Amino acid sequence: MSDVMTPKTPQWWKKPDVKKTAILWVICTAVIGFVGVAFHVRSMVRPASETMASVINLMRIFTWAAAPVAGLVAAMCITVLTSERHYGDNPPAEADHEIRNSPRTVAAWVTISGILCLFALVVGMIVLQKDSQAVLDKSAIQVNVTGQQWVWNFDYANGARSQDLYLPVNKPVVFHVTSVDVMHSFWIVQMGIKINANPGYITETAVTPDKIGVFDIRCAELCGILHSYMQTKVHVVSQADYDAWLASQAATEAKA
Ligand SMILES: [Cu+2]
Repeated sequence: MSDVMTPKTPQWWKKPDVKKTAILWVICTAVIGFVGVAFHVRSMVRPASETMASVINLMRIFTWAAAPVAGLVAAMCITVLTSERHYGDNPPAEADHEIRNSPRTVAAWVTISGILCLFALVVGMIVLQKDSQAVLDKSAIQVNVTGQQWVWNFDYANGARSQDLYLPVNKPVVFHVTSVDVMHSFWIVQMGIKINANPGYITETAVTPDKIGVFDIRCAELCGILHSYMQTKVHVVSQADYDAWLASQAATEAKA
């Protein structure tokens, strides 16, 4: 192949390498976006709350927003690895670095990157905002959550106490989370909520379970030798079942 880096070469975007990279960029973006989304959706749990549904949706959006960046890197790698051209001991002069020396290209690159970052920030903040509003819901069920090596305890307003969490379906719940020993993290996997349990502090999070069933609660903060066993279940039941359970649990607790 002849040396294409002489001053009379066509503009950089007309060069075969650049055209090849552009085509590969489109293909790689589509493949990475599609595989990423398919992988995420398949590997993430089935949502049991609107919060988790929006977390999954957010992952889908962020994956597609990141796909062009990953796609460009992959396209450049493929072009470089499959290109026959090499400069040996005569690399092009600094002045011939046309992409780096083009103010328009640099401006476009910075603007597009900036817009992508801003997009991720704004979309993320909208979702966060929804969560922090839910914590202020006074009509919500209030549950105190206490982590300790290596169990979770749940205390309800009527004096009931349990190590398996019970919640009625479609009712907002606010969790007041703390720990009696080391740092833990209260995580309801299928509901998309996770918050630190810190000794001496109360952290708060909220969710509205929207499916009846049994879901997983785990500790998400390495808290000692039995950390991986620090898990329990949340039973999401009908309002009538919840009321019955709550009353009998409170009666048991009163007797004890
Ligand atoms: Cu832990």
